[in-house]
Amino acid sequence: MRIIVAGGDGFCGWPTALYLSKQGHDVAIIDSMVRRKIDEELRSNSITPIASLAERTAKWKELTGKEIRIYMGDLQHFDFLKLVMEQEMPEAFVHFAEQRSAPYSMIDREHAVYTQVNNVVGTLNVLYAIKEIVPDCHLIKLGTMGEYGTPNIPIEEGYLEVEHKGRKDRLPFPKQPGSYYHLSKVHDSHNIMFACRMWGIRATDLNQGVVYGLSTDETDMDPVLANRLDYDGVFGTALNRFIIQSAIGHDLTVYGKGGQTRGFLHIQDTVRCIEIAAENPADPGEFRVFNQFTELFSVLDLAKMVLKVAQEEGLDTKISNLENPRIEKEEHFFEAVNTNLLDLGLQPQLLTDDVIRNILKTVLLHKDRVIKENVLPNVKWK
Ligand code: NAD
Ligand code: USQ
Repeated sequence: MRIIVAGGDGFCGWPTALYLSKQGHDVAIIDSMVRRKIDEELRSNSITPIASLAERTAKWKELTGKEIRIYMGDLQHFDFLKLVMEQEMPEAFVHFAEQRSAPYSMIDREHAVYTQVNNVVGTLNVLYAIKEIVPDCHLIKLGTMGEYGTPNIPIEEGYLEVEHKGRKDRLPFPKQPGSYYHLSKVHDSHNIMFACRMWGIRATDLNQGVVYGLSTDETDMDPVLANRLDYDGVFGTALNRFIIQSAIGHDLTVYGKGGQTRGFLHIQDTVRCIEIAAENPADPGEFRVFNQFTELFSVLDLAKMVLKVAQEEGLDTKISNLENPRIEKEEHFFEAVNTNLLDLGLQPQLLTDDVIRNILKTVLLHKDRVIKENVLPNVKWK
């Protein structure tokens, strides 16, 4: 298939582009490089050194003979996007290209506005580009489990069968997101669902949980293909952050009581889920929702798993319950369905001590790159 991976220079997008290319798909990447600019803004970095996108794709071609075309530009610019679509005529458009940090979106008004404009306008442009240029193209859009929040009932995959005053309907599952970033994904979901209903676009919304790990078979082929790995209080995410913290002798930063439960998955499963979605497209007019995670964990349980492995590796690690910078429930019911991808053949890579150990070993190689002042959270919700 001809596949565009938008956001293909990022943490999920880069390994996905390589994996799809290796599977024989014809891949092109769109990326504005804004994430690298945000590193500069935050005076932060990826713990792994990352080559430029041009170096990465050149190395891929050298090692495999496969070309991944690059389009540097912003999805907010419709003229640019239109040209790329006319040139590539994709059969699937994988859309990772958004501002994805909840803390970044909560820094102040400017960052909230940037996040929502970038994400909502970019996605609207993608919808119009598909409608006008490739109406049969399957949109595979990264949403987030955080769109649902933490309701006191089990979370279904996108829709809820409701009986109200003697009548029944299948309605979008209620959304109670916890940041302006997570809200941007809710707005996207509504816009995509509307476009499917109005124009017959085919779309899959992948409500992904928190992704951990960094390597796939493809990114491991050469240091130039290495993936980025965030650790700072703004872009670092729970499990990866704990592993990196243990490597540098920092306390594991559990926010509040640590009973916050979320869906998690390994980056290897992210790339596989995208392939599954691409190979099993939604029908014309269908707005399909998959909950893309493999296991549920509370933050405290993850910290305890990391603590155990770190101690086995001889590291002096402790858990520290910090005052929670976010406004969120710290003890709550959480149950979520995730059968759609499993039914289509996903075989999850589950979290084990060895998985944590492997990530830790990679991280230890680069631990001197960590800018220690960036580890504690510094963005408050209030
Ligand atoms: P990332 O920040 O590492 O990558 C996103 C990429 O998109 C970056 O390379 C950035 O430069 C690019 N980008 C952003 N806005 C753009 C625009 N307007 N035009 C062109 N390029 C643009 O993020 P990630 O961790 O790879 O996340 C990818 C997607 O997956 C996001 O939509 C995110 O919301 C979703 N997601 C991520 C996680 C996770 O744990 N990382 C979990 C669930 C969902
Ligand atoms: N947390 C800690 N300590 C930390 C970091 C986080 O206790 O050092 C807690 C947070 O308070 C939160 C939970 O861990 O309760 C998850 O936080 P996170 O930073 O790992 O993840 P989140 O902000 O939800 O965002 C990440 C990605 C985002 C994606 C989302 C999936 O950055 O792009 O959408 O995970 S989900 O959480 O399922 O919505």
